[in-house]
Amino acid sequence: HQPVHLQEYQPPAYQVSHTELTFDLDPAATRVSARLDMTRHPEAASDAPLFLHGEYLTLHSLALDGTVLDEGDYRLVEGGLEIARVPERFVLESVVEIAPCENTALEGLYQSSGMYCTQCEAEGFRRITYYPDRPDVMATFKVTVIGDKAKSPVLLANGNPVERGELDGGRHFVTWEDPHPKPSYLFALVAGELYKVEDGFTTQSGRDVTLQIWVEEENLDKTAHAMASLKRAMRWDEETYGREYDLDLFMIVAVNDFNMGAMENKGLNIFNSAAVLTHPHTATDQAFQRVESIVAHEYFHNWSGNRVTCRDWFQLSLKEGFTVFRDQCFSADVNSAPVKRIEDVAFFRTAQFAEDAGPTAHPVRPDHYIEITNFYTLTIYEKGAEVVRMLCNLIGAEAFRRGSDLYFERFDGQAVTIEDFVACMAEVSGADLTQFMRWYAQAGTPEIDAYGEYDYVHGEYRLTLRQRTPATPGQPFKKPLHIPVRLGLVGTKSGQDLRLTLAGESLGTDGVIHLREEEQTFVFTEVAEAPVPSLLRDFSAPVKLHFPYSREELAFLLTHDSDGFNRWDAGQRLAMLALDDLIAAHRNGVEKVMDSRVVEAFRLLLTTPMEDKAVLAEMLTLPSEAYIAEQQPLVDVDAIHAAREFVRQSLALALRDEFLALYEDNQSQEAYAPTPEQIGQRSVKNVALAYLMAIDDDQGLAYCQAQFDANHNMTDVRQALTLLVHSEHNHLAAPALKAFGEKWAHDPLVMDQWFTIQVTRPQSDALERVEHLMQHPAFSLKNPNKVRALIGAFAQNRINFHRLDGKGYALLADVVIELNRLNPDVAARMLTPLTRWQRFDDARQALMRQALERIKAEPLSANVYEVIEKALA
Ligand code: B3K
Ligand code: ZN
Repeated sequence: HQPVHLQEYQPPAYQVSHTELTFDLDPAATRVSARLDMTRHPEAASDAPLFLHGEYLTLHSLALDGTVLDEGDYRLVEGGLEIARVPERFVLESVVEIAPCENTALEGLYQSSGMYCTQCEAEGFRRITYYPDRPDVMATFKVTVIGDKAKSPVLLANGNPVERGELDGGRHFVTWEDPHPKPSYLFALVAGELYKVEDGFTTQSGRDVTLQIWVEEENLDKTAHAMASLKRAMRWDEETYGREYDLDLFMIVAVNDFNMGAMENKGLNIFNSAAVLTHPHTATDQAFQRVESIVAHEYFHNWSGNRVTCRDWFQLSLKEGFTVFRDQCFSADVNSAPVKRIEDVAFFRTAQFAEDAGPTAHPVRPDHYIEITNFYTLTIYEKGAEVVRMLCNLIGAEAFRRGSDLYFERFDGQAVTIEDFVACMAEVSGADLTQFMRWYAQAGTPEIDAYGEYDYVHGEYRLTLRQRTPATPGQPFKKPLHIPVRLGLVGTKSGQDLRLTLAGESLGTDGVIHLREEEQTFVFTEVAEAPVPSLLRDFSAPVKLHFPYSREELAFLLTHDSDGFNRWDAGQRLAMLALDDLIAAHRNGVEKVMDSRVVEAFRLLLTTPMEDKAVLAEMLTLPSEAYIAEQQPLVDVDAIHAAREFVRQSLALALRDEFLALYEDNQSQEAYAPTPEQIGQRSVKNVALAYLMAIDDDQGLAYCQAQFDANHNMTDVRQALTLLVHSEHNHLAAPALKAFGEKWAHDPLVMDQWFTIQVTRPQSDALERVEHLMQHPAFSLKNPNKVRALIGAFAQNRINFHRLDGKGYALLADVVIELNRLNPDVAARMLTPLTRWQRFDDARQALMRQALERIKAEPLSANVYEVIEKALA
């Protein structure tokens, strides 16, 4: 397992201009014939050998310009095939055989619930045919799919269907042509017994596009939301970025076995069924919103990714960071913008910060990797999006749009780099983005220590900011970054944002200051009253910001900050201070006392009418155990759990009537719709119910049972069932679980939820439940959704996964060892929690390392090998 380095990039010696493929489908022996029109790169040496990637292929024949090649004419080498000498222009033809039914890695061509499908990004195409499988080789494709008429009545590939016909032996074929040159990773094929829902969209220039969603027959009633989301996304990309769709047909296919969420193959997006299917009775509000954002994300890739793609995989964030930023803005526009930002940041600060703090930390543009599949990470995606967001804020939305227009125009049909993208932004705005580029190169979460002083005599406020980025593996020293800090100064008397005057220049009442040095002091003049600073508004940079706020100041910001995001954040900070005390009390065996300021702050929230109920729900939600852990120097799993439970119960006891009223006031008999209003209402109601259930309130319990029985929609049913199962009321939980499990035994996506609910319970039998459920007929290690729902969810159940007898770690290690053989991508992802061992106490560290060492002793896939090596380095 050898690493590849960004520094060693070489353009391909040979390009493919046109690719023709014929697939003769068979589960165990699919025959793939390829015909490649190839030319030597003008700068390549005339004796440059031709290298084609290929893995898990059985070669049947190879011909160059019509002449069959013998074994002496080419060499099968590690990872591919080499031909020593080829002409400047030539046609290469090959025939290989592959076995989709044996493909449990779910990369290349595989079978899912009897249908054929593909996943080629990043390097799956080399499991289909011999090919220069790299994103800077772009070709037009013509693909013929031959299949059994009865088993595979539907045969799909990229582009437009141009021919179809009948063949002998009950077989038929369809030929597809994709006129847009594309890299091999965007190739797709689907075949099987599929049913479609069809709709249409007229683009801004008047082109009619047919939209199809292909699913198994029983899922035909679960496509409406994805279709509506697709149309919204198409319109939004026209209005916001001036980007129009470029084929006559756009297809989405839902498959049950899929390593990730979805894949943006040209004209034929393939989706994990969990990321496309929804129905009020089977999917929660969260799932509806996830589907909307993933459908949009994959659609947006048609420009940011497909028309303009990545030169090499080190540039992955070029398409992913930009596209996540685009989908985040889309979701913010069509839903509640503040809630979207709060949700995204809450997740980011928990999960991406943890990645940055662990042994697999890497920059937004890594400079080496062993297995690129391991780099589809929160850093590449989410931090990459934060970096694009900063760029947009730095140069302004209007310049950003001009920069994006320039980028799409200049690089259409090309495979480019992150520099190319940033250069467009610099060119249109005139901004100097040299220092900014460090965001792409430096790993780790920057921390800002802030300190402020108000000078009554001169009416000045001095704000000192000091930045440092902690060392990460391979990067001991960091340089200062260009960090945009959006801020306001909130007057303590007026409660209003004060005018910001900096070095004689007015920044309005909500401005951005630029921290570029290690330490800078900003002196605001004409500050009429003592302010509380509201810093890093809207999370203007992906950093940790420390400011010595008092609890009174936080309570003040919670009610007075004009920035919705920072109002929420003030509440989180206030809760964190109380939690810190309680964690210490727990460790020291001292009696826990609830901070009355937190109770009063919550009382105020509960009694002040708030426009956006989803925001209220976020404000009433305590930082998660995972987030709290991120804030601690050493993670004390039990103390964190105990402290958080104590706060939940104290709040519920003190504010029982208010929570009850909130629950009652937000009951609704309306027909389910995934609208922001309804979602907000359900969110507050279900948050209130959770508080009531935390104290075993009789009325709360009655409401919970009634909510489960009413069976109105999955959001409410799932919350009620979760609260019952996570309570001590086993006599109520057991029958509810049983009824739910039987009712939905036929629906894999609902069964995923049924698994998750059980293994996330805080009671000490969670691990035994995992072991038991792994034997359930609906569970399979071969299905990534099931693995995530059961094993992945259990690993998030912190007190039980981190049991002191090490059984949680041992169970995960067993699963990883098994998955390493079946599906290396998923195996490496499941391993993540164990890699964070350095954050825990000595006893747990030893147990976690032991589990890692046991995995290391196995013959490992490149994926798992790379993660284990880093974790034990
Ligand atoms: N580009 C795909 C991810 C491919 C995963 C490769 N292992 C999904 C997305 O980001 O849209
Ligand atoms: Zn993407």
